[in-house]
Amino acid sequence: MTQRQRRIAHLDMDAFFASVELLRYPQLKGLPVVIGGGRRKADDLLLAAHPGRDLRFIPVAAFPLLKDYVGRGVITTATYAARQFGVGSAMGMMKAAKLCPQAIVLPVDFDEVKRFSRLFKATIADIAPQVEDRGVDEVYIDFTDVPGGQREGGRVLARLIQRAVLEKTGLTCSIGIAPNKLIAKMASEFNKPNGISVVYEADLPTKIWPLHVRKINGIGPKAGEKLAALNIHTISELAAQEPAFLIQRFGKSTGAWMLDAAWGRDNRAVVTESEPVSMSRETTFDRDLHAVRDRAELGAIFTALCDKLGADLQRKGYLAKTIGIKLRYDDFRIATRDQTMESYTSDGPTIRKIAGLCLKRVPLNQRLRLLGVRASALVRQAQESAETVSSIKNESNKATAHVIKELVAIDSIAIEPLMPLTAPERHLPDQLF
Ligand code: DCP
Ligand code: MG
Repeated sequence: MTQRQRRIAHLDMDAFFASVELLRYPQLKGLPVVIGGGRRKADDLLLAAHPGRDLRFIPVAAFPLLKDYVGRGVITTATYAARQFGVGSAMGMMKAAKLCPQAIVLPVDFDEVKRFSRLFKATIADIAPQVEDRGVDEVYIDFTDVPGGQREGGRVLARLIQRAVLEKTGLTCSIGIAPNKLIAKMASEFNKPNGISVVYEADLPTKIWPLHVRKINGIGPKAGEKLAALNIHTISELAAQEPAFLIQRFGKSTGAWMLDAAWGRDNRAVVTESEPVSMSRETTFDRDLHAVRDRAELGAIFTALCDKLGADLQRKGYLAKTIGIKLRYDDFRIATRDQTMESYTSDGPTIRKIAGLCLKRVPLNQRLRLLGVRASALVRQAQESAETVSSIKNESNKATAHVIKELVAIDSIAIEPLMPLTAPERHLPDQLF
């Protein structure tokens, strides 16, 4: 018998938030639909206009259209029909309206999105137990020792998982299977939507090298620009560099990592259990607010964010020791401050008090575009009573060693114009907070 090969899958749901809405409104299937413009508001009106009516029978003509949208919202995601018009994630809605005025606009229903997120992940875990949660709509799965995980390079198991997810949730997903996470993540995009793509080590020159360096999970806009300035655009151009050249320009660890990535080398394990490093809430204002002139409005938003963050912590069973704030000014500059407390909390008013102290430490003479509050240095609630300094240390070490995972409440518009477009970067802490 031949030796088992390491087979790692990356699964990503197709047009996730939009697909969840289409389950509720199947009459919109195949039409251009965009998700954005706040939480359930637009279709509250829709429901009010059609009281008691089965949602499936609300006429298509009754839905709000992108061309009638006024505001500063950005698109969270779009159906594939809408993407054909060039509309996509992180695009301003008014700009998108020029490209596809007839698209239907629906707000995000986070509770529903989270419910389906849990459901599809549980469905996968029933089939293949080694699942690493990578955010609301994606996971890594270790196929190596799972029945079917080696057949046709993993395609057989991938088909089974796709079918099970569809049966349980009504949603489609795309799966990439490869020798490691790095390549699997790229491969899951090859055949979107509802596709499977299998990549072997030998496929590196044909399937991976022609891609742009930004397709490597971890090469963000800044590194991408720096590489472009060095005339390195494709992964094959990156792979052709001398280690010393990259190390000189990007530092020892990043330089060496880039070269490994370009050669498809990645030994990271699929980490089944992950503890969040932090949780945060943030919101972009409808109009820029001034700390003095709009004090009351800003204060109310600030308090609400802190209360929501406290409720998030309580619901998920965590306590935090560090509270931070983030501001984005009208010129898009960002300021962050944080403060560590003597003890742990998940109490809204306490969070508000500490966040208030942080706020006093930033300049407030300019208008604000966004405000965020973050809780970090987390421990599980049950753990805290028996808490010792060492247990906390262990906890935080574990968190930093294994996972860089942020639980960002997405309702708080993790989707601003400046947010990176590619999925991986949504999870990088410095870009979220
Ligand atoms: N999302 C977000 N902020 C962004 C981009 C996306 O909150 N800047 C949300 C909406 C998406 C979900 O996360 O539905 C998953 O993101 P993906 O990048 O996987 O996008 P989709 O699943 O919508 O589309 P695709 O089929 O390309 O995966
Ligand atoms: Mg997706």
